[in-house]
Amino acid sequence: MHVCLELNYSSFHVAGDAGSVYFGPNHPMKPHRLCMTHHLVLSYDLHKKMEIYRPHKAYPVELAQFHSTDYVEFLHRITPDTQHLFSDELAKYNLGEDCPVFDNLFEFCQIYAGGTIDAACRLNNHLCDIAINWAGGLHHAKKCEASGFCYINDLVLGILELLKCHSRVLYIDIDVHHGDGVEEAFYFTDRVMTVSFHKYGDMFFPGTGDAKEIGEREGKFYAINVPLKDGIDDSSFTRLFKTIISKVVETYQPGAIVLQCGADSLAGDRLGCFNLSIDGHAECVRFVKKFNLPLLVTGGGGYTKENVARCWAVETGVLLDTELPNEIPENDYIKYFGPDFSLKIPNGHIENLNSKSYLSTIKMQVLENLRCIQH
Ligand code: TV7
Ligand code: CA
Ligand code: ZN
Repeated sequence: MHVCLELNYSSFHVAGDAGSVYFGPNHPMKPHRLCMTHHLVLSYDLHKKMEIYRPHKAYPVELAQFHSTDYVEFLHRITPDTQHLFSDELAKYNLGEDCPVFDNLFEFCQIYAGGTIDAACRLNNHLCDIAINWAGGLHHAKKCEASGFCYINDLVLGILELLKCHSRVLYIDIDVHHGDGVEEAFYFTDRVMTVSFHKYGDMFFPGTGDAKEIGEREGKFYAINVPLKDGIDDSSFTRLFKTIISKVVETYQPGAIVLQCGADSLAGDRLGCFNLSIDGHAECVRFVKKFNLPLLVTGGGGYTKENVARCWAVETGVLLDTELPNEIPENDYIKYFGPDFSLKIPNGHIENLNSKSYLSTIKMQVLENLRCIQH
């Protein structure tokens, strides 16, 4: 198995690298988690088992393959110093508290989007079987606006690239939030099937992702939503995931898979409300790898950054068929992983509100919709 990793940040703090930007005080999104992930990957010597590339910075015209030119140009132009002159545009493009304007914002977008585009191109050219971009996975961004910490939708851009070589692409999203931007981009087509597992209800962001949202027109039955309640645990989640994804792959027969691995579905996440362990989360990655289809893996959410780095390092290992010893090897970032320096994260203690009957209803509903597809 040939695995490629996009390196989106330097080990030094070069301004504008994806790992060194700062969303602002108290903002939950901490790109520094990318540096932490990379140091863990290096400390476990995983770089020796794969190729590591520095992605190109996506050009504005590449970003405009999905986004409107005026939105891309605005992101390019706006800076923290000039934003007070553009209050109408800021509102129009939904820039503000969740999606602040910060230093090197556009370069950050170019780097994480460039990583996902490069990953898709390498898969298309058979240069690897699995391509990873932990800086990508910003699934909420819309054609003409930012949303939920996401400015450019790298996943949509990566899928558009894969569609140049594959008739059907499967998108799977295990971030705790609904993958609304990717779903919306492909809501009317049968060439992309989107499947999102997420918390739904109690006004949880973004508020969409009901099981009844299934796509429209040509796209009817090609959007799948698995709405979950607080506190879901490893055994219920992985069982549901495997049942649904096996049936999806069997029915849809995709030529390539894009897997968004948002780590905010882990127990103890600052914004999430699930009880998944890293083993449970990684089990989903292992399961998807087993289909042996061209696989593009991205990051996404994840707000307890020591856990995010642990999770993505373990998943890099899974994709390389390498089990990581529990004790974290010495590295420049070791201080973040104390006091125990282990890969395990504390168990979640959120009450599991997903009853057996609730989960079985959701599962039946999804499987019934899948039966309406015939290839
Ligand atoms: C993919 N939740 C992204 C997930 C995006 C979630 C939200 C915050 C938040 C923003 C802050 C902040 C926060 C502690 C948490 C309705 C609102 C409520 C802004 C304060 N602290 C992903 C987006 C979600 C910003 N947004 O899927 C600055 O929490 O719920 C909302 C919207 C309006 C705006 N306010 C929050 O994981 C990457 N935001 C502190 C400072
Ligand atoms: Ca999701
Ligand atoms: Zn999320």
